[in-house]
Amino acid sequence: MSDILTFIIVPALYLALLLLYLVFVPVIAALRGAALVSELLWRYCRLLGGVLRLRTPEFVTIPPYRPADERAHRNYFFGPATRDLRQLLTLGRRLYVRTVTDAYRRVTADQFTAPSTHRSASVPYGLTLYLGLGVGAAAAAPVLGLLLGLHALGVALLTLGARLTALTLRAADRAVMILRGLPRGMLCPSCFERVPYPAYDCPRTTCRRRHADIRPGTFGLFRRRCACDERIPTLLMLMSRDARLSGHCVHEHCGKPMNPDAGHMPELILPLIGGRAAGKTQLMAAMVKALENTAENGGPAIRLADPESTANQRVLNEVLEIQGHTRPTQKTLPRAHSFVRGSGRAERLVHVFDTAGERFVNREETDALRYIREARTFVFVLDPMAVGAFWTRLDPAGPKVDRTLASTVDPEDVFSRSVQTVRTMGTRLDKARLAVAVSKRDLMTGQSALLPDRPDHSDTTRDWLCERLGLRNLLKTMDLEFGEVRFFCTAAVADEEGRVDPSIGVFVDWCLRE
Ligand SMILES: Nc1nc2c(ncn2[C@@H]2O[C@H](COP(=O)(O)OP(=O)(O)OP(=O)(O)O)[C@@H](O)[C@H]2O)c(=O)[nH]1
Ligand SMILES: [Zn+2]
Ligand SMILES: [Zn+2]
Repeated sequence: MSDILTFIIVPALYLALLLLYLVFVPVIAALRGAALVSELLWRYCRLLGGVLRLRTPEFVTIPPYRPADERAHRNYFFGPATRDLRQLLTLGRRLYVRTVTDAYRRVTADQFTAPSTHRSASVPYGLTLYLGLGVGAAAAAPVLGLLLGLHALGVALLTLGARLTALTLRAADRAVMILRGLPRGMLCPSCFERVPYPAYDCPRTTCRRRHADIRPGTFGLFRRRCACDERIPTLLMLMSRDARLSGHCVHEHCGKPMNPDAGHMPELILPLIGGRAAGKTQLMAAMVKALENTAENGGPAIRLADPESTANQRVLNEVLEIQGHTRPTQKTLPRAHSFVRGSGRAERLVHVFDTAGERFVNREETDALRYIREARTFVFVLDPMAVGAFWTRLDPAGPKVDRTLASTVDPEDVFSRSVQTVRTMGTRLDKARLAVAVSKRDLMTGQSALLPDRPDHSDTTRDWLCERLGLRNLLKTMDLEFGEVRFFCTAAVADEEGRVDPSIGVFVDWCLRE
């Protein structure tokens, strides 16, 4: 009887129970599969948080970008987003394999190796769980793939958007520069080369890292975050008026500071040409002082554009106020004397170049005068005392003229050499304007033969230079070379109250006219 029970009834019952159990297999397998999918999704979400937010070492597989080496933090969509995506892919794959194998291992241990119930129950149950895990693993793979795919698509679209934004911003900035008449960039006041976009130092005093190119791109679209965390606007147009950063020239061997206003307004370049001691420095001083006088009387505002120009003008103003004499200009390469005139849209950055007289006389020296190429208005300072005919007209009975202040360089010589220099630089002068400043007018007061009849009149001055001083050839060359020539008799002097001679105001207005 016991044999019947053991070999017939029990197996039959077991088989019947197994058959009954088969009904529940799909449900159990489906539940186990769903549990695996849900576990995988939950772990993937934690992975996302770890890679994108926590960024703790266990979530790092690719070394991060180092702002200390690159000087600035990268924009997320210029590198870091792709790095995150690659890390997600690597870690996601690992996570999938580990979760699935762990699940299988647990079933094997709990149901096959060391089951807590009889094997006759645990084995079918274990097999069901195996089936469920297989289904779950197969179903989770495309779901996770889809999530990663969507992430990659988002990154790709946003990266494209970021690049387009950067390009648009750069194009807008370029358009503004062209509108300002600076298509090739701004003028470096030290090496006179055009700088398309200056390098900027971090404004934080404890940092001062130099950023070679801060334009929108890899390191920020609207603002660049320096390695020290300070934010720097990426474009000139994003710098507010009172937070203009001062850039540095990007040309090799220069690197000198640019004017903080450079690039924010159109520029005017005004070279002063003339022989040694013709009166260029004093004229330049008087021009700026005259503009300061005008500003004090309600005219357009003026401010010196950089600390060096401010310091130089302060010294020159003192010389003018004590009616002293300027010192010969150093032969070293001149630096522009720069100021900003006007306000709002009428603002102009003016660079006046006072070059040592010798530079125009020695041919080999002149290649350094690169700023000439950019000028549209030139000033030729003509000291009448440097012309031989001047002294023959001196009235011995009249007041003495201080000969020590006379230039000894022949103006015709200086002019023809300068024009030749300008021509070899490939600059066309037929559209340029020339202001001829006949200097030291105040020294001739009382000697009426030494001045034109109407010194404030261009044509009369011209006739006087032509007829009385015998400069016919010089004037002819001027007419031939330049589109427009105008003559001024100037006295670069100021009275005790610092008011500059009126002849300078008229002259400077003409020079700055556009
Ligand atoms: N009274 C008077 N003196 C002037 C005038 N312009 C220049 N001077 C004097 O003439 C001398 C030469 O003038 P500068 O302005 O130094 O001449 P420069 O052309 O700059 O000469 P370099 O720097 O050597 O090229 C100085 O002693 C000036 O003070 C002027 O309009 N009136
Ligand atoms: Zn430079
Ligand atoms: Zn910094």
